[in-house]
Amino acid sequence: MKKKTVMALFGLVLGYLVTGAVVFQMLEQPFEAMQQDLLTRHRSEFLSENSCVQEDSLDHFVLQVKEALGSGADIPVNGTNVTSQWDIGSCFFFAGTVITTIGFGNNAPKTEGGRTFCIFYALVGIPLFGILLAGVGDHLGSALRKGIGKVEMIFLKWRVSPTIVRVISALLFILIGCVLFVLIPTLIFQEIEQWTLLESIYFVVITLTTIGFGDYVAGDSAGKEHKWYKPLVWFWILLGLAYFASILTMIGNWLRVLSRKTRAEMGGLTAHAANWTANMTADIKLPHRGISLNFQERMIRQKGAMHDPEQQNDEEMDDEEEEDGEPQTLPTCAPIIPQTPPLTPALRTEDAGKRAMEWGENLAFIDESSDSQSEMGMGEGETGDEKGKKGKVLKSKKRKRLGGRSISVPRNRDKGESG
Ligand code: Q6F
Repeated sequence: MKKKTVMALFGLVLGYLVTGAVVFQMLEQPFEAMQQDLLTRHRSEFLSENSCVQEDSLDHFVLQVKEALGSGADIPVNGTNVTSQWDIGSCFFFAGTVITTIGFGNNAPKTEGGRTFCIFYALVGIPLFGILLAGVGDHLGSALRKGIGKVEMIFLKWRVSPTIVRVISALLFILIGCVLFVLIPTLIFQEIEQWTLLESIYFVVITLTTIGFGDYVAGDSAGKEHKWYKPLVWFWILLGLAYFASILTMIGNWLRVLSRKTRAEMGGLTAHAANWTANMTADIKLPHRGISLNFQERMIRQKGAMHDPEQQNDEEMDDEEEEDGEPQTLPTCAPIIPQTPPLTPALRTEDAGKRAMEWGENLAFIDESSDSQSEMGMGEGETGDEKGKKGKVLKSKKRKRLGGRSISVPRNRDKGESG
């Protein structure tokens, strides 16, 4: 990416941050002030009702309570058992928040030993979970893909334009996923945790985006009477994280398309920066692992395509390419979980690699990048591939307009990754 583009992007993100800050302040600060008033009122009420209590000693005690709560203690309210935050179930949960990078933070290690162990546990656990997530994504993707593929065929039989079919596919993908991973879980959380609709959806999104505020945590108090509840939440987390990763990738693709259409200068945008890791894994390592012939072929063809004279018009692309000589193009269908470590036995089978791509393509539905696939599919014997059909019609039109580039931006789920 050109320096200028990085600067522009930096400005955009900074603007986005400032906007967010202003909006959050507007929404949250009045409520905070109200709560502060309320506390002050309660305090003076308490002092006047209990005249024997000294102001200083009350404040002292309150501070102690605050401290204790902060370090994981609980207030024993009329004889109820104080539950440990570090019983084995909670520890299992905590380990989960580490390796998924959700990091709720409602409990965190307070001891030196715990913190030290946590560092190493995370460093190994996060990549390990990434591998699992990629595998889950594969299977989830192919399952969804199968279903959506059937619907697609019906529409195609009805001679609905492939463009529209693509949009329908994307909408179906979003719809089915939202029902499975947002709507149904939301209803369950509402029921079991007694949260409001908004609280439930908020929890779902904050969790599956791995933001993980920890103000709402499923299973921390409720659901003790349902034995299936916590295992179900685990299962939901696993599938939901894969689904959300793909949704976020898709949104990223849309943003990229938007920005490219409005400002050619912003073309490469996040693609390069986001994907240096993916580039490495896809370009260098995967082919040697024999993941998928298809994948290799596409890579090679895409690289070839970059020297297509037609694309030389795309000046922005040209200097980008010369900047570091790295392949600009990534297969559109890079696995959805881009942080997937390349050297994984889990991904070694041809099948897995192929399916990962199908999944990825699911996500890139409304993305011009899929055109390049169909381009390659055309006349090069890849027509057995149903995805090939999808983009064909769009190909020639878009290719001119967009310079025929194809960069996919798999989003890195990891917090704090420079992706
Ligand atoms: C859970 C639990 C939550 C709070 C530490 C996220 C894995 C389901 C608990 C779950 C258990 C104990 C979630 C599992 C992941 N929740 N107690 O299993 O005092 O808050 S605590 Cl929500 Cl990653």
